[in-house]
Amino acid sequence: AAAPAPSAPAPSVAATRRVPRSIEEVDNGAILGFAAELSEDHPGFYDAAYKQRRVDICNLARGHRIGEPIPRIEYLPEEVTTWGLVLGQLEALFPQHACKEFLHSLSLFDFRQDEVPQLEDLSRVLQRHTGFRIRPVAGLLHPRDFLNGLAFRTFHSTQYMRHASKPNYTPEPDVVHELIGHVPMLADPAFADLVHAIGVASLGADEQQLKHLVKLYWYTVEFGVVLEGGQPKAFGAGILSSYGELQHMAAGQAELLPLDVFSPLPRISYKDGYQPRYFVLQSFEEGAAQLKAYCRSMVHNIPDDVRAAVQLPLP
Ligand code: TIH
Ligand code: FE2
Repeated sequence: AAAPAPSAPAPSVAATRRVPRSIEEVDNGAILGFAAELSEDHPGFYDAAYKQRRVDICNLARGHRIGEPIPRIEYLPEEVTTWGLVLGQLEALFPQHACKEFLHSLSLFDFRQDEVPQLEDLSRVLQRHTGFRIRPVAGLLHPRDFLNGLAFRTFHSTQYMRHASKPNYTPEPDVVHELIGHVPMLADPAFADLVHAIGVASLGADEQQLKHLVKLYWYTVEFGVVLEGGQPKAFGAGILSSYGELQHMAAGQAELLPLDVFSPLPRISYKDGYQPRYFVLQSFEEGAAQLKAYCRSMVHNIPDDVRAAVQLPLP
């Protein structure tokens, strides 16, 4: 497969758009979808109390400033039940179907079924292990803002709970997805470095490159699978946070394709249910090397002071 036309002169990103110099300059207010406005096919669409709850939690996120503690949410009994149900079901599948890095990192957090962990507490643990911090967000960010945040080792996380009527799968990120799917992986140093590299690359990406980066993020960080002793194991957060999707993967119901970071990738969708295919890494190390190679091709577009601020050496 060919690299995406490295000979084409990349327009200077800095000339067309301001590259954020710090996490404070990354916008966490512009929400693309979900948040408090649910579409008609959302399981909570006809549930007024659920919608109001989302508005309240989203407003807390909107008011949060970097450096302040993340507001604690007192989760309702019904929300705790949903959390506990999903956690319990997933924990039964993890030993067989989650990758070893996830299993190890999960043990750093003692998740309990009777309590939804607080973002502030998890953020502190992550900062100790990999320097990542969590920033609460009201819904889906613009992909550039979301990926830019990763360059500053900041993971934007929702804080509301999925609707109780559909605990095993939701089409949108929610607190279960963030905490079970993403947080343990972000505590793994090699994985955190990889996610950081995607973030740094996004600072220098033009629109075309950004689209490809978003797909790379989607097919690895969200829905990646890695081989262990010839067996596919989940490391993508979208698989690890959904009992339905993890079973779907484990049952071999989806196509498994090798990942080539320089080849075009299928379009992504939040709406189509379980993934019809997963991209497989031969090993975590090999996948990280591939992704970092692609990301390095964008580093030259990042203004020098920004590159220094996010600490990435020129290749
Ligand atoms: N489908 C996932 C879940 O049920 O936990 C949530 C999402 C992952 C990626 C996009 S939405
Ligand atoms: Fe996610």
